[in-house]
Order: sequence, then structure tokens, then C-alpha cells
Amino acid sequence: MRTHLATLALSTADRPAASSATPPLARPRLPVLWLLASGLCASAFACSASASDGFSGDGKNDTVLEGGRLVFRSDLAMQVDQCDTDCADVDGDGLVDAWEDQLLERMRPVVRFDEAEKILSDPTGKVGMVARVFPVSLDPVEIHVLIELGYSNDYGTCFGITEHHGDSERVGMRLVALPGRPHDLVVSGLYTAAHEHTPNEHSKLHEGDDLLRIETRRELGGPRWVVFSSRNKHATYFTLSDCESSFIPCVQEDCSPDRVADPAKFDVVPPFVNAGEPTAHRVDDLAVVGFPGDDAWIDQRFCGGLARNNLCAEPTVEKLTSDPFIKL
Ligand SMILES: [Ca+2]
Ligand SMILES: [Ca+2]
Repeated sequence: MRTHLATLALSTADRPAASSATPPLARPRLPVLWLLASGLCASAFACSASASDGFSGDGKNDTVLEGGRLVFRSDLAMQVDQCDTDCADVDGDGLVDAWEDQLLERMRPVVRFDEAEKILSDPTGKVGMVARVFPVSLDPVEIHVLIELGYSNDYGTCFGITEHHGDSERVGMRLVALPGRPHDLVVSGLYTAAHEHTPNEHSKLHEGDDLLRIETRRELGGPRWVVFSSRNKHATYFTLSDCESSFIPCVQEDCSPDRVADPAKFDVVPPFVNAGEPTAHRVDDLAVVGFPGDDAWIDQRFCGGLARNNLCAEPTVEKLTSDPFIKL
């Protein structure tokens, strides 16, 4: 198990390649999971941030819980028209790309696996995130973040008969400005997709007091959101009880490690890429997060970097453009 976690973690080492496939970022990003893989820390979450990762834990580029609500604090300018240096906006959405990347680095969730999750022992197993950060409004500020949780395989239900290449799940975040604090955004909505767009869908939008049920764990000086990935099917749940109380025919949804010596080994912060916007891409080829042959923006089933067939998952572009926070 330890070896394969390292394999997953090492996929983070692809991140420099991701950077080379995209416009240069304003600052280097330390692959957090590389620390885990390299054995420099027993747990990525116990590591101190280095000076090179851009996250000092001193409140300048950080997260904090305020009244139970997750807040992102940055010392970078968010909007291009309020930015003096490192103001690239390749995807043309009015948000400074370096700020977008910083938000993803710090706010993308921990994925917590069940102790029997097959992807952790599959030599070809990969987990990666494909993200989009965009403004719905800049006055007042409302930012939406959509993150595809890409898995190389769905290991199936009903004795494996529905196993297929590629598994395309996702989460979403809605953030709004805090009064008088232009650099700080508070989470006002979270979305967890579970068997999205299927007859067994258990996707949920979390707002208001429901947000207080958020699970976090401390990392780099601040809390990081934890989501629960169901065993082998990878449906995303907000809490352990949400997962294990869901009913799906022929499936017993299990989440979170039970009766293991070190539960932290089942928490993964996958590598990510910021794909940009539908009309101005920052990346197309998802090889940069471990999925060669998959594309962020064309209408193509997601096959997790494995052989293509019609059983592969929903296209990544669907996960990046269908907005769960927009009420029709
Ligand atoms: Ca931008
Ligand atoms: Ca963007």
C-alpha cells in the first residue's frame, strides 16, 4: 500500500511538465505529494511549507476556518485591473492566473479513500484534478471553481461487471468576498458529485448551515477541505455518513479507512492542472496530470489515460462547463 501511494504521489512530479505545457506561472509550485513520496515527511499534512511553495502559513497565502466557514486569504491581486506585477491572464477571464493557481494549490480538497480502494494497489492507478476557476461576478465578487476528479479506472459494481476505463467525478466551490477584506474569500457553497447524471445520482449542493458539516484537516498551517471517495466507484461525498447512508442497488458505498494503523496514508491531495476557460485554454492534453490521450476541452469521453472505448466516463469538458451553482 505504501508503495502505491508513493506511485500516486509521484504523479505529482508531472507538474513541472504541466507548467511547461501551459504559460509560465508567476511562482513555482511545490508538489505537496512529492514530499510524501520522497519520505521527507510521514504525512504531507504534517509537513511545514518551504519558502519556495508560496504558502507561508503566516496568513498571507493561507486558509482558515472562521465561524466554521472556510476562508482563502491571499496576498496576490485577484483581478487583472487591480494587479501591478505577475498579472498574466492567459484565459482572459479577468482573474490573474497566478491567483487562480494559488487558490487551487491551497483550496483543492484532500481525497480520502476507503482502506480497500483498488486504485491504491493498481500499478496503473492514477488520480488527477482538472480545474477551472472563473468569475460569475466581479462586483460583488463571486468566484466559481469546478474541479474534475479524474481516476484512471472505475472498478465497477455488481462483482465488477460495470468496470470501465476512466472515472470522471467532480467537486465545486463558490466563493464570495468578505466585507472590507478584498484579499479574502469565504466559501458560500460546495458541491459534491456522486454518480452524477446517472439513475443513482447522490450529488449535493451544500449551502448555509449545511456547510458547517465540512470536514477539514490541517495542512501547511491551515485547514484543507476533505472529500470522501467511495470505494472503487469514486462517487464524491461531503461526509462519511453521507457516503455510507446512501442507497444504490447492488452497491454498498464505503468510504474512509477503518481499522488501519495510519489513516493519513489514505488521504491524497492529487496533482492538478488549471485548464483555463472554454474560449481560452491554458491546457488541452491531460497527460500533464497522468491521462495521456484525454483532452480537457473537446467532447471526448474521459478514459483515464487508458485505452479508449465507448464505456469510458463523461467528458472532462462537461465537468468544467456544467455549473451546479447556477439554478435554472
Ligand atoms: Ca485568468
Ligand atoms: Ca480561469
